[in-house]
Amino acid sequence: MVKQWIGSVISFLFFIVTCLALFSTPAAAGSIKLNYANFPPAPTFPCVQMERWKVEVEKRTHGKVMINTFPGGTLLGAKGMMDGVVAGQADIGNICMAYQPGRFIVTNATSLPLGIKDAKTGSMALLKLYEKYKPKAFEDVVVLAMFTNAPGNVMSKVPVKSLADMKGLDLRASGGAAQILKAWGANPVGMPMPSTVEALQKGTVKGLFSSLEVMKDFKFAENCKYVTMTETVIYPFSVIMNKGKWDSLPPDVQKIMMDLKEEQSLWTGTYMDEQIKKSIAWSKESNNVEFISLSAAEKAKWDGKLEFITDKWIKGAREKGLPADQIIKDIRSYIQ
Ligand code: DTR
Repeated sequence: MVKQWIGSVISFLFFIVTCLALFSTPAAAGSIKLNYANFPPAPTFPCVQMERWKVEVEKRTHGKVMINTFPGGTLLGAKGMMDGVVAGQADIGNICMAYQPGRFIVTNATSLPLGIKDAKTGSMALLKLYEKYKPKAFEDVVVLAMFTNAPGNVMSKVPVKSLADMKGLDLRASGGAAQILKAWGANPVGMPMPSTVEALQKGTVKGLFSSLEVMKDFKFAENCKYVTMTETVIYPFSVIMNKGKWDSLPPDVQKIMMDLKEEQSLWTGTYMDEQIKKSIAWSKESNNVEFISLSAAEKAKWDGKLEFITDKWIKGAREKGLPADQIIKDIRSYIQ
């Protein structure tokens, strides 16, 4: 009797185990494929962080998710990135918000001259700002990471030592950075970073205003033999996913990606700050680039020219019904 009872229990357990094996088999390796578009060339920091994210997601999902990466604008370019991801031309994309200043008003506030000292600080402040305000501009996508580059400096073919040297100088910049160049008297020429290579070679611009890792990553040090250290203004970036695609992902995959959001943002800021140091050393050693520091008096003049920019942003954002003063207050407190 007892033997019979044990036999039935064993058969029942066997039945349960078989059912579990049959019906809850994890998705086959590589069963979810995602396309990830990026606009600059593969060696640049937005693409390096993309490859790192790919590796982490594939590892943490045990290969259930496979990411195909498309650097260099091969799937979507800089300006079409946001709409392309919303439309599903790519599942994931990396946007530089400064390329569409009117579209990302809240997050582009990080591009104001507020004194963000490095990419790690900028990246964390940007992510916090996004999490607090969840701006409307992102309502059609899911945010997977947010990061910034390091503060911008002037890289030029001619030495820039004073505001007088800036007068009328054609320098490439986008978004908030363009306004800053204008305030310093330069002539800002707007274009995404990848187009700058040709513009510098052709002489359409005499330099650019951005973070210094590009001296090495884009080999700008070969054309720009001077760097003026202004340490002003960062550009905000975001990695976004198509909403429908996101909704189709199993909850365990969504959790892995959400758990990675802050880590990836921090990783990218930290990586960028390291690249800056390497790029400065490389520019000096391999290309004899001269790094120009502004005297305290000269720097005060440059900073003084920028004071109106934040006030102007506050006024415009208020008119759009945004809590502009609080946004600026928040950024200032995040970057302390
Ligand atoms: N500074 C922005 C963003 C930027 C900085 N480094 C890179 C590298 C690749 C693409 C964009 C950027 C800009 O000047 O466009």
